[in-house]
Amino acid sequence: GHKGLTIWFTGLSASGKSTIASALEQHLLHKGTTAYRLDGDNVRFGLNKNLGFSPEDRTENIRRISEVAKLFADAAVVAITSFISPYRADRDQARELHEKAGLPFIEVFVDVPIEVAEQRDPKGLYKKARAGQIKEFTGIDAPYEAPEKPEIHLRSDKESVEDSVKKIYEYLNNKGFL
Ligand code: GGZ
Repeated sequence: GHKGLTIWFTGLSASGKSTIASALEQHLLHKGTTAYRLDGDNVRFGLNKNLGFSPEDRTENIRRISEVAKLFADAAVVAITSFISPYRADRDQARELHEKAGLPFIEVFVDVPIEVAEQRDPKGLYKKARAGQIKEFTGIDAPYEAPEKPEIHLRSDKESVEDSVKKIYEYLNNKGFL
């Protein structure tokens, strides 16, 4: 029986975070491990619907998400978070919160060149940001601080979703977390 932990995805919009997080969640559930994914759809439209994309609001977004993830992990669930989480200090806070509670925190950097993310642009947001219709868009006119020592570093333009899931699953197994 595992104790619960948090798998923290970070990366640009359209980096592939949610796709990989979702595939990982399915894989864990199939293997009999209770996992729950927190993402924009179930957090930014609910708990955090009063928050936007200013630096302060992003920090508060990540702070609340890290508290919720910790509660899930504490309840022996594998919490999987999928947010840009652009600030290193905010991610480090999330890590500290978990480590203080004796819960593993695994940072997964979904790395992709901004050119590739912008080319993908599944929602047309980069285009709008370039046109000035969206302000403070991450990677365009708002910062993304890449992790320096993530537990797992993925290149979503060079490896398949299946390869990425396998990498994370094997990491968890090798660490004895499952
Ligand atoms: C970045 C934005 C912005 C701005 C709206 N900057 O591709 P998406 O659409 O589905 O993912 C992005 C999502 C980012 O929300 P997060 O909660 O992950 O961000 S953070 O961790 O920084 O708080 C994008 C959409 O929201 N979006 N405006 N200005 N992404």
